[in-house]
Amino acid sequence: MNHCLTLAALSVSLISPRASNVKAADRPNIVILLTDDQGTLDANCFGSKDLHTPNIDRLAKRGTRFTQSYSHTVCCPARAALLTGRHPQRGAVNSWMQSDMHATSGLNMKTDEVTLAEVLKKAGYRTALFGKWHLGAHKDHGPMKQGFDEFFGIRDGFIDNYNHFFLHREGFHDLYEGTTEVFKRDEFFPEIMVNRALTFLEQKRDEPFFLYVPFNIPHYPEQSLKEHQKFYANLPEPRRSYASMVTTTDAYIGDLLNKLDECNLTDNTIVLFLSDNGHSEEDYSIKINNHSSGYPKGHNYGANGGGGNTGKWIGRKGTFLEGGIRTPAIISYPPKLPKAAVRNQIVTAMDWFPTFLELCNVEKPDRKIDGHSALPVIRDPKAESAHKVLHYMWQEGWCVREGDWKLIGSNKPRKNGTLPLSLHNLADKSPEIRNHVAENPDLVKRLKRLHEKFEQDVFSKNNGPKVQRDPKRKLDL
Ligand SMILES: [Ca+2]
Repeated sequence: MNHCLTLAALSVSLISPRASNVKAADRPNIVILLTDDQGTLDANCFGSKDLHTPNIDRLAKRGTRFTQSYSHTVCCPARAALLTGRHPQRGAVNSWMQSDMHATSGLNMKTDEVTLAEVLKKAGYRTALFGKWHLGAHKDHGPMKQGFDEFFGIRDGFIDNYNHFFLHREGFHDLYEGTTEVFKRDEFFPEIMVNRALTFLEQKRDEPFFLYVPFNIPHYPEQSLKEHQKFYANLPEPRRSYASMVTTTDAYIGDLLNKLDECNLTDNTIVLFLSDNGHSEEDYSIKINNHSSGYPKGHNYGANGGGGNTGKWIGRKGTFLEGGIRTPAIISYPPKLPKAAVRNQIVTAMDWFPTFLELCNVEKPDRKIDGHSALPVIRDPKAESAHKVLHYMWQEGWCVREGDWKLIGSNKPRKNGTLPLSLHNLADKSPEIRNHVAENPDLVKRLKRLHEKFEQDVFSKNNGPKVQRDPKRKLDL
């Protein structure tokens, strides 16, 4: 055993000569707190007035907050962008990923994608993921094939927090330690995943670490803790049930921030907080008898109609409108980055990969990275965003944004054979309500051409079919 450990240590030092040459202070730890379906303005520091989010607000005071941060329209592509620094399509993430580890078919993010965990692990970091993966559940894929030393949590997109079953269709149990299925019935999932993260922080406090904590909340089912429901007794639905989910999420973020403080790690740890997409307005109930979870037919588990606050913006999860893709984001690294700062320039989920590598003095992998380091923008509120044009795509739907203009289209024809296309302006008094297509034919043509070039670029390397649907999946959210 000792021999194996020695060999492992030797191989790490051989592949990461830089690791031994840099001082500990130049190798800060990284913690990513990724929330799930937390809407555009859904923390008080982002403009909501009716929420109780003391911990996210506390992070904003010790860090830099972004008002124009873009993740993606749904879970899978947001996670691919964050972990690879690239457009999700480069890793074949353009349709829902394999759901159940035991399934015999499904899509998975390509294993030759290089994740942040892989790069940091090679540089000597300890890496762990506690929470939700959602980039393909196949046993030969998954977190531990993509650079994470440890994984505990959900391989797919959501679970009931107490019985840990995925609830769509016939359902299946989804709780894993690596690729070993584990059973912890009646234990509240956010609590057990965060406890794992807290233990990791205590154990790894003396070595550089990358801790990725992708929460499965405030995503449905809306099972907030009772102690957080009391804040919202007078709030109307659907805001009430959603708001208490946000507060439960915030409380677990607080546990992690407290642990960093207790372990004296706050000054040497970069904390990134962001959401994967806008708020959900999905409603679901169990449609069959004898559901695998044990819940009866008719049991509701959706987002109760929504409840997110997008302010003047419109849209929700699953759309390319601002309310679908613009989410809260904060980065904190007290000794080196501005505190209580606000930045209005565009940043994207893909930008954190190169930003972290720059802050940690780790070389970028030799491949196309679509994100740009956010450090110029973080350090200077007047610096221009490196993103002149933004591209988003999910299944047949796409959008391209340049300046205040956004063209939203789809490659899937309507019943009459025409392709959906709408042009929006973010500077309109009521942004994105009006379709400006008719009066701007040249602009539409040019933006459409930009999107076509984007597709040629990201699908050029035999990434499989652009869109592959699970025939059992009726809804595209
Ligand atoms: Ca999500």
